[in-house]
Amino acid sequence: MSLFTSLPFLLLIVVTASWADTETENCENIQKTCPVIACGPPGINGFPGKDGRDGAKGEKGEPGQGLRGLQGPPGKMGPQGTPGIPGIPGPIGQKGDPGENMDDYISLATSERATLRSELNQIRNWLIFSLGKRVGKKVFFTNGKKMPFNEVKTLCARFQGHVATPMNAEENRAVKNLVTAEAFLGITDQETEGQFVDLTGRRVTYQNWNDGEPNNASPGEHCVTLLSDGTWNDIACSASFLAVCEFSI
Ligand SMILES: [Ca+2]
Ligand SMILES: [Ca+2]
Repeated sequence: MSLFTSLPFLLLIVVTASWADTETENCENIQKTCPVIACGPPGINGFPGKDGRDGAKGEKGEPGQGLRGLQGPPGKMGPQGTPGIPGIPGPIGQKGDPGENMDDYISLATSERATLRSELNQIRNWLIFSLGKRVGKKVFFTNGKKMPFNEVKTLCARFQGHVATPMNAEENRAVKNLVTAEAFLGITDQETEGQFVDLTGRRVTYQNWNDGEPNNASPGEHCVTLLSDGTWNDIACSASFLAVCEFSI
């Protein structure tokens, strides 16, 4: 037997001897304190003891790795919960732009109204200068067309005016200077023969009849026209003559 092959066996002998020496020393130490106990060689190991009591329950383990079933349908909606507590107010916003001053607005509106009124007056003056004749607070206009008396009344009313009705010599002259042909006036005796009134029913105080007029020639003449010389003639209302309207300014 070589030295290398017998080395494990030698080591076992040394360890066993060392363990025996240690046990012998322990027993001798005991004998020094209790001389009754006789020391002997160590006994062999006994049989395993009975099983101990069950230990405390362990913690829940991790979920298993098995297949999961299909997800079921959603359940019924539960009752509405109670409202939550109000949230915390947000931060204060930035200061807004200042609003328009009402006085400035009124001032601007007044200024614009004055401007419009001025422009309107200017336009009115242009119309009077080119197309009409003004006497006091009356302005006479003509469209240069001839038509029956009832159509003249309708035409003037459409433009918030009336058939020209001179109330004095100055107004009569203004109409005469406006027209270039015989024109209807807003005077009739349709209600009472020989009693001439304006279209509001008031009896006219100014009259300027031509010689021999009004003659109510057959079959009857109940309207009035202004002749080229400025005098008046009673005439049939169904005849057509120039339309002249008057407007208040
Ligand atoms: Ca008459
Ligand atoms: Ca006549």
